[in-house]
Amino acid sequence: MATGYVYHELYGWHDTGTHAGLLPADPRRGLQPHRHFENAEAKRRVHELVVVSGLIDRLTRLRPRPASDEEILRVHTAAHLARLASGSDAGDGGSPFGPGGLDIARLAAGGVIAAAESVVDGEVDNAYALVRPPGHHALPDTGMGFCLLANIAIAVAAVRATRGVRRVAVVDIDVHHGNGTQAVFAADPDVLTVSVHQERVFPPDSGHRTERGEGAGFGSAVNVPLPPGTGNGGYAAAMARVVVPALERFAPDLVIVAAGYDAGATDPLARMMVTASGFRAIASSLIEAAGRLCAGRIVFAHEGGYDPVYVPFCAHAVIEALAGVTDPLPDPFSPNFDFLAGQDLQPHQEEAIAAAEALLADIP
Ligand code: 6DK
Ligand code: ZN
Repeated sequence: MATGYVYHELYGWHDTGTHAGLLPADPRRGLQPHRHFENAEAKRRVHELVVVSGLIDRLTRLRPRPASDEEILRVHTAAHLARLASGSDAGDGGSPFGPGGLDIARLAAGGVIAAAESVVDGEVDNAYALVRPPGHHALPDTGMGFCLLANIAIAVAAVRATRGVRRVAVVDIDVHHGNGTQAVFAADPDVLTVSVHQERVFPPDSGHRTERGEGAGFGSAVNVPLPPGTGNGGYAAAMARVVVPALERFAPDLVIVAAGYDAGATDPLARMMVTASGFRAIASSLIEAAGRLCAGRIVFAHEGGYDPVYVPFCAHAVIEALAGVTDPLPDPFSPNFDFLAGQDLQPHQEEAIAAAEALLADIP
């Protein structure tokens, strides 16, 4: 049993600055500069916890490489790549970046490619790519929502082009809608995109249950918008009743998870209340499904998550689940969050999940 792990110090050097769409700085209006929500801290602290806890010793370190033009252009337009290369548009779709930003974005996409290739090649059983910047909002011709390159879509395209992988399922548990991945593969019946997110947060007016894929790909996009306040019980029900059955119906050769932690109980950008044990349970249900459906081939690619204090424990729990750790690191915050009122499935959440169950029948 080997679990691959991708991290590179350059991921922490991607510079989102102190002034961007969501975070304007203007002293004349009383707006104090502050580091961007998508700063290095949460992800860097995940890596540090993985090292300090000793979990790193149970992982197989995989080396990320920069995604090539050829790999990027399978998903993005030449105009988008050229604009990122020029560095002139350092606010592309709400995704600021500093000098050398494209190089780091290439390394993030290449980190997910390396993880997927290692799993498909059987060098490791499964893998976690702790990359930055994130990718799931990026569209073929633009960055969006802190994302520059569509890391997961680029990795899906890579293993399909070079490894003959046919059917890939992308499960997006970031609290925001995985609109970019969905858009790239909307018309492709061989790529299933399932996004579980807080309803109507970001992108605005996106991720509705009625978005189901296009043309030959109809049914291959599944959206599970959940109401604010959903916790461990609601997420467990969404996994058991919609996401895992969707995977069973689709029968993928590989599963890739867009692993965001902004559905966490303390996240500043959303209003859900999943805890580290909740993330562990979500991950375990996906790992178990991949074990039954595709010889355990599953790759987690890190996306959002903005509380530097709690994200490390949530991601650590997921990586432990991947590595089959039986003596997990305790979550020191669990007494505060696991017993919050409303952690169990609520009737209005149940309604949303039941409505999404109706989508299963049309999965190709
Ligand atoms: N709202 C992510 O976590 C990124 O999914 C989340 C991006 C949220 C951006 C919120 C935002 C606006 C801004 C201006 C006008 C309307 C709404 F990609 C991940 F990092 F994973 O900018
Ligand atoms: Zn997010």
